[in-house]
Amino acid sequence: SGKRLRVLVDMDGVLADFEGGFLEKYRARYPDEPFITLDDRRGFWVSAQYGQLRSDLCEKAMSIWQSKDFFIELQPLPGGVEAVKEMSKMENTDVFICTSPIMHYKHCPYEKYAWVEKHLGHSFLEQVILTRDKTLITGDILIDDKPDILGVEPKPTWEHILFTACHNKHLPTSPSQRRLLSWSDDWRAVLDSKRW
Ligand code: UMP
Repeated sequence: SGKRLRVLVDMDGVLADFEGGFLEKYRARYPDEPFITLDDRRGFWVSAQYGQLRSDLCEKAMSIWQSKDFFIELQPLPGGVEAVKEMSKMENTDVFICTSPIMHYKHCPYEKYAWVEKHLGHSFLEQVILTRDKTLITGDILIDDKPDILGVEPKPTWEHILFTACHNKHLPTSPSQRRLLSWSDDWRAVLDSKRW
């Protein structure tokens, strides 16, 4: 009973395999350059870690996700599409995909919509929110792999559930920070814990 539950679900690193897609395309395009295995990834920003490896690799990394077909060709992460479909069919539950497009806008925003249409269906485009500032969006839960989600709103309405990814799995989680280890983890219990 009570009001409807609003769940915000991030896309890159939660529904779509950004890290895996990046590494595959980076190695194909720059076969003679050093790379960082997914096991050695640290920090949310891929470009920053590649820049630390060698300063010119920052731009080479960025060239990968700025390229046509990068975002549309990302593979779904295991169980994510199924989980989002299931939660959107639950009673008193509204699901939105909340994702930040890159500022190199030639392909990314279009391909994010195309990815949702491809994997979740045309009608799910109603649920897409593209924003560079997720603190502005109201919701009960935000499932996102970025450890620090900041913006102009100092007190966002949502509870951030940290979705485990290669870059954040070693981070010590504060007692207040809840995690979802994967889509095999008990996401239904997380949703139920926020219902009235
Ligand atoms: N992104 C970068 N640089 C990086 C890693 C990711 O610009 O080093 C982009 C890819 C996604 C966006 O479009 O940032 C991440 O968005 P969210 O997952 O926070 O929605």
